[in-house]
Amino acid sequence: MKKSFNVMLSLASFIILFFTSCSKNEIPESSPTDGLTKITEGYAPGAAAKVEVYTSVSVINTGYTNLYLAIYDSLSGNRVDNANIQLTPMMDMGSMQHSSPFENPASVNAVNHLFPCSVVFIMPSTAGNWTVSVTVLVNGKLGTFSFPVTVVDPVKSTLKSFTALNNGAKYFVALINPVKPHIGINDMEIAIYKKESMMSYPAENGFTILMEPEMPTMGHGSPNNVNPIGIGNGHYKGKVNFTMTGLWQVNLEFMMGSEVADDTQFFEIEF
Ligand SMILES: [Cu+2]
Repeated sequence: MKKSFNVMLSLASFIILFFTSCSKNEIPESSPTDGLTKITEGYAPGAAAKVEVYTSVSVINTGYTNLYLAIYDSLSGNRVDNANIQLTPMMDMGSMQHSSPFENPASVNAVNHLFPCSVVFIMPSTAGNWTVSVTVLVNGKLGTFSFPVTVVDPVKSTLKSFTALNNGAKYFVALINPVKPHIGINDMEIAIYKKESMMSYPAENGFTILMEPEMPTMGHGSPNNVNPIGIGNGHYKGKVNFTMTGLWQVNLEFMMGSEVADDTQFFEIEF
């Protein structure tokens, strides 16, 4: 009787230990950075802050790149969820330097402990060296963390540029969606930036866009597309219908008022 009681007791404690250790080891707390890749981390001296930089891709391509910043108090190690953040992308091409379009975090408040922002890299690193500087203002203290970025041209370009017929200005057009194209109606999103100078690339909201997808090798298009329309911050959203797999050419015409700015650009999307 006593022996079986002891067996039961040890069995019970075994079960308790087993399940508590299980819940500790095998069900880890979900992290805000799950599914993201950390590309670098470092300190922003002066702000007493550590900055971790994440992306949602394994390789950074020329074009629109989402970045996610995690900020920590470098003394306590605690997360910082309220910070003013200013990005400065810069490319050093030897004989000259230039910046590129970018988007600072939309709010001083972190979204699930991260600060989403973006940079549109307008050239690959074969043409020079990219550096992104992150200046953070935390509790009234200012500091900057700078890091190098390697940018490669993708097989199918997701960044186009043109010189507008109506005003002579240069514009960059970055493809944001579809990231994972599929048969049927896909979200279509692009962002447009004006090259004001080597250092200034403001978002351009002034275009009306006509979009027409076609399969160049098969000589057909698709019905039920929705032209991308401006939603602010230079972003334009619509719908593109891919009725089959293969190579699609999404033709874009950019109008400013009644004037055609450009009708030569297209994105190639293959899946
Ligand atoms: Cu460059």
